[in-house]
Amino acid sequence: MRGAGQRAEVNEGRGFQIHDPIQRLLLMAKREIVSGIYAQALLLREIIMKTKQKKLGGLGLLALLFIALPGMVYAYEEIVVKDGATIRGTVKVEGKLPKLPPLQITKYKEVCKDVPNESLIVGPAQGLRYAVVTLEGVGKGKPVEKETVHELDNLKCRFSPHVQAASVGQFVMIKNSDPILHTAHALFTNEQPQFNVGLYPGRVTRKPLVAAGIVKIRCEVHPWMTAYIVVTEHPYHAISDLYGEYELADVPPGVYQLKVWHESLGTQDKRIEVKPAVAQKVDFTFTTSPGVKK
Ligand SMILES: [Cu+2]
Repeated sequence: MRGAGQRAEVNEGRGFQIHDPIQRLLLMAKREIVSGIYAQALLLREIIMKTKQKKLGGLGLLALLFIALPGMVYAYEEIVVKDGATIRGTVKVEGKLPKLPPLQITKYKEVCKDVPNESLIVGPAQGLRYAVVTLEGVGKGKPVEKETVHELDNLKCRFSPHVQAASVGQFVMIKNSDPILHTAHALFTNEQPQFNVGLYPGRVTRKPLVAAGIVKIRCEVHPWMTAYIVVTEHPYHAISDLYGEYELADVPPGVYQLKVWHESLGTQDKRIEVKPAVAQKVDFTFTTSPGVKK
């Protein structure tokens, strides 16, 4: 399906009158979303084709564009939060910790040495680092900070940071600080593509985060390089630190599922009730499988 789509895009590109501003806008919009909302891009392509045949005017084109992009208009409503509450707590691990295998460094060993395995980092007092806590079922709340740009660096043959969280509508700025070629190939966990860029040394590029989900990023040159960006429609997400601590602020009163996700340990949910301006502590504990050798 992906291959067919790519051919279609090439054919369309040849067929376009690119000097036409409306069509150029449509093509740009389509390119922007093609990696993230693939099905919608295909729908948009169909609409463009039909519109070309029927020779609709510019307004018709724009109306169709908005009809074709329901994923860009998400349900989260931004409000001024009154009596918001803080939720904080810890994410911990109990049980024996598996010994992580060293990453298999197969290339460029002079640059790629001592690359840490960050798939399970447990700090003091069994705190779990890089767990992502999200507030599920929040339909309205504080605004997303649209101007925030998240950074993803390629540094010493690892992605940095290894895990981060962001909101739909924000951008990720991808950098390469290494003297060698890397790529950043981002897929949602259901394999839906998000973006795929080649990064020569020194290159900086910016990509929009257009849909919610867990995005896994791989480097196609160095198979050991991975990173995650957890994207939510709202701003209520937090990454646990080395002590396993996290905090969500300005949560509107209501009933929610508080969810924690970790790349190696999976997910947990807790139902919480947030009362006006009443802070609460919610802790999570992951148990590693018994019998795992240390
Ligand atoms: Cu790489």
